[in-house]
Amino acid sequence: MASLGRHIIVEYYNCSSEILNDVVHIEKSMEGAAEDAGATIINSTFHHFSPYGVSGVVVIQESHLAIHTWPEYGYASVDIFTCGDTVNPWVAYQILKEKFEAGHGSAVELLRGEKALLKERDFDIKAMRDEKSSEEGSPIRTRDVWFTERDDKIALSLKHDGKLYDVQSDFQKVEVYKTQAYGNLLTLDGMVMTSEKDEYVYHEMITHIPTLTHPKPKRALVIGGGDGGTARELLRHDSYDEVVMVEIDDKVIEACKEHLPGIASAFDNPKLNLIVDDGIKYVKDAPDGSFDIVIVDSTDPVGPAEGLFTVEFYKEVYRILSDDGIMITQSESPRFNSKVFKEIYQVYRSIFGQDQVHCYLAYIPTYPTGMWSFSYSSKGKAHPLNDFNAEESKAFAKKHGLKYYNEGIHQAAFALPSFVAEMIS
Ligand code: SPD
Repeated sequence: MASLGRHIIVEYYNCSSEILNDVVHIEKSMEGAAEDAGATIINSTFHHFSPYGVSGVVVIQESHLAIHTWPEYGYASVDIFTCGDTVNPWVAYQILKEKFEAGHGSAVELLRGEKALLKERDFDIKAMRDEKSSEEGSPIRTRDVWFTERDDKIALSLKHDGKLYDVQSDFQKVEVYKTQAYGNLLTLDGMVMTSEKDEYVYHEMITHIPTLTHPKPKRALVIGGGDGGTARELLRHDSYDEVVMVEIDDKVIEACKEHLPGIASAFDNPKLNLIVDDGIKYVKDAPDGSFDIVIVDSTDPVGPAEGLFTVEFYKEVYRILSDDGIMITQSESPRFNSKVFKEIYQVYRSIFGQDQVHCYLAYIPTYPTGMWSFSYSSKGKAHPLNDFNAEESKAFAKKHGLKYYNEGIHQAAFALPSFVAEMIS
């Protein structure tokens, strides 16, 4: 060979957008292409970016294959760099063209390290040899595949061992990843919703704070909450005669029943009335004063949840609350979604009254910035701290083996950092 290596710079156009956004498919294709081309794989690292795009590299003993995809353009750029005579990079080129269903591929080959221009140095090559690794024989192969939720400034990445569920529903992309740090993880349109290892923070805080400060809640309504965690926590309270849950997307329920069964554990409870329908419509049609607690367990204010962040919707929630009723919403991250955070508190106050709305915080590692907020809006007299009975809360938390909520957290959660208090003052 006239050079040390061959470098093919590849463009694939008019590929399948679905495939270019599927990190597992891309990883498998890149590894398969490397192996079929005759390479020995050492490591692969792949990231999926939210909402779309995949980057990754397969390190081979003979150099590397790297990719970046733009599903929105059906375009992938790939580098295939091989050294020595044993690997044919054009085999990898052809395989990837087929795997990505590319309408058109183009490539240029560069010779890297032209031997005519190189002069071998005179040095003790034996001294540079890593005796240990050469004794060990073939290199140990490792694999890194990452899910990444990001905006243009920050990102959260979780290493995973593959996707367990991947369905485009009528409303959103529903996926479950098997993450190494947080167990199975539900994402909707690429945004983290809940994970097996930290779900309890969100679900305990969104439910027990209102339930333990309402005089006697009998009927609760959950809008969204298709993973089942909110219903599971509410149904720990004997006071409820009925918990109605209105989830728009049956695929979310299906994914969680199959892959997050510890969260989706209350679907068979006879007190749960599960309705698969549009929560906005349900609230509009519900009679005045028909619920003691309404919990808006929504996704972020994009896609199907957008309408759950509007004045019209909250006015309807106010109407269907009983006299001492409480509305709880997940109110986003004060750091990450500061604009939405500020705006919705103004809206809540305009509907419920200036002193009737409170904010509380919890720490959820898989959500952007880890700092998450909830709103507590009271239609009547219920107050999150004045109506709180520490002994009762303590006994409840102990009886149910809760992992986050306790009588201390209940009170502390309402103590806001100054910058957060200022944002909603
Ligand atoms: N950015 C994350 C917001 C998620 C809020 N809902 C989570 C649903 C858990 N039941």
